[in-house]
Amino acid sequence: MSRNAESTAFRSALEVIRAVEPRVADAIGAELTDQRESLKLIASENYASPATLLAMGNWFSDKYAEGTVGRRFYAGCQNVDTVEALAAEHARELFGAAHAYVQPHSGIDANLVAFWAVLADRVESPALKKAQVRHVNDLTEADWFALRRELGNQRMLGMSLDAGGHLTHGFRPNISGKMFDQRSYGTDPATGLIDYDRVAEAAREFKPLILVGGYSAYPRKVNFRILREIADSVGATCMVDMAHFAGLVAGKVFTGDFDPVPHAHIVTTTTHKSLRGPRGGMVLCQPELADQVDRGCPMVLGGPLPHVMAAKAVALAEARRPDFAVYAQRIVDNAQALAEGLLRRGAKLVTGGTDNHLVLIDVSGYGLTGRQAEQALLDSGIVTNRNSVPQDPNGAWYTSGIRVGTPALTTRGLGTAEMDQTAELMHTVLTQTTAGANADGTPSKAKYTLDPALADKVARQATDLLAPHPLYPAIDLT
Ligand code: DSN
Repeated sequence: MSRNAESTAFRSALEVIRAVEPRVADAIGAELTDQRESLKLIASENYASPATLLAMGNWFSDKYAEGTVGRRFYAGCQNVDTVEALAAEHARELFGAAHAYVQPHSGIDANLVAFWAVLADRVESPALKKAQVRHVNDLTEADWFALRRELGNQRMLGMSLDAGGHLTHGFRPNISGKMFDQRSYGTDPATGLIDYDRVAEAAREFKPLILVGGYSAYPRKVNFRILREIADSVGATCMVDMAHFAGLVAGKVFTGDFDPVPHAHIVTTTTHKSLRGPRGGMVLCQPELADQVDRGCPMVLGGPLPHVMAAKAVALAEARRPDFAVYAQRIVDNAQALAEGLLRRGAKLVTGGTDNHLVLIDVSGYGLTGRQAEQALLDSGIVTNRNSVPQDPNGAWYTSGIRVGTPALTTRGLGTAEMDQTAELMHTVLTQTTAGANADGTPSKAKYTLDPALADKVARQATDLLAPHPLYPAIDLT
C-alpha cells in the first residue's frame, strides 16, 4: 500500500464532511494538530493505526445487530457476523483465551457484562433467569424488586481506588458500588506494593463472590497465579480487569504468573489503551462462563457497534504481528527510563519505580497538589493526568499524584533517551511551579504560579523532542 493512500483517505473524508458541516471537519483537523504537537503522557491513551481508524468510519455504523454471531434479533447481519467472528478469533488467538466477547462499548461495559455473568452463574435467582430471557423493557417494577432481593448482598473485593484500583471495581460513583457490598485491599504503606498475605486475609474475612484484580494506576506487575489461589481458597470467582496492560499481555511482556488469562475465570479489557485499538471493551473467559457473557447485550449493553468491532478485528490482527511484541517491550523500557530520569532528578515515585507502562509521581515532594502539577505541565505542552496516591490527603479531586504512561509516545517512536529528556522537562516545570493561595491567604489546592515564559520555553522544547517522530507521518491534510 502506498503511503499516499492514507493521506488520500483522510483528506477525502474531511472534504466530504466539510461539505456538510465545515466546523466538524475543522475540529477533526485541529485534533490531529493538537495531538501531533503535544507530549502525550496519559497512561490510558494511545494512537490507533490508520487502518483501525478507517475501519470505524463506514456503513457498519448503520447496522443493528443485537444477539451473537449467527443468532441475531435483526435480519441482514451476515457481514457483521464476519467482523465480529474475526475480532473474537483474533482475541482468542492473541490472548490464548477459550472465549472472547467483543461487543462491549467500553471498559465499564465490559466489567458490567462480567459482573452479571458471574452473578448469573453463581447465584440461584429465578428473577435473574427471567430478566435474561425477557427484554429489559418488559420487566415490571416487581420483577426488578425480586431481582435485587434474590441476588442478595453479594460481595466484591477489589483494589482500593487510592492504591490504583478502578472506579468500576465496586466504588460508589459506579453502578458496581451499588450492585455489590464492596471492600478493598490496599498496598503496603512502606513499599506501595500489593501485600498478597493481606489480600488473602481480607478474602478470608469478607468471603467475596468476586475477587477483582487489575488497576489503572499501580506501576507494578501483579501475580495473578496468587490472586487465583486466594480466590479459590474462599470460593470466589477471580476476575481481572487488564484494561491498562492488555498490550503488555498481548506483546508477551507479561507472561506466566503475570498473564491473567490462564489464571482468572474472567478477564475484561478495553481495546484502546496499551493494546492500541479502537475505543471499546472486550471480555475473555473460561468456557463455563461463555454463555452468560454472551448475554451481555441486551442485559446490560445496547446494540453492538459493528464499525467498532470491525476496527477491533483490524487492531487485534495488528497485535498478533511480531512487531507488536517489540512495541510492547519498548513501552516498558521507556516507562523505566522515564522513572529513572525522574528519580535521578529527585522525584518521589510511588513504589520507587515501575515494571509496566506507567509511573506515578507523588508531587507533594514538589509542594504541589496533583491538580496544580497537571495544569502547570499542561501549560508547558506536557499532557498528563492527576491521580490519587495511596492514603492521599488531597482526595480524588485535587490528589497528590501525577500519572504518566508511555504507550502513546512509544507508538510515535520515542525511545529511552527521549524519556530522559522528558523527565528533565517535567522536572523543570515541577520545580519552578509554586502553590498559590486563596483570597483569604489560606493555601490553595488549585492555584499555582509558573512563569509563562518558562512554560513557553518548555513547550517549544517538547515540540522539538517530538519533531523527529511525527505522528501519522504519511498523513498530510494540507
Ligand atoms: N479512564 C481510564 C484511565 O484513564 O485509566 C480508565 O477507565
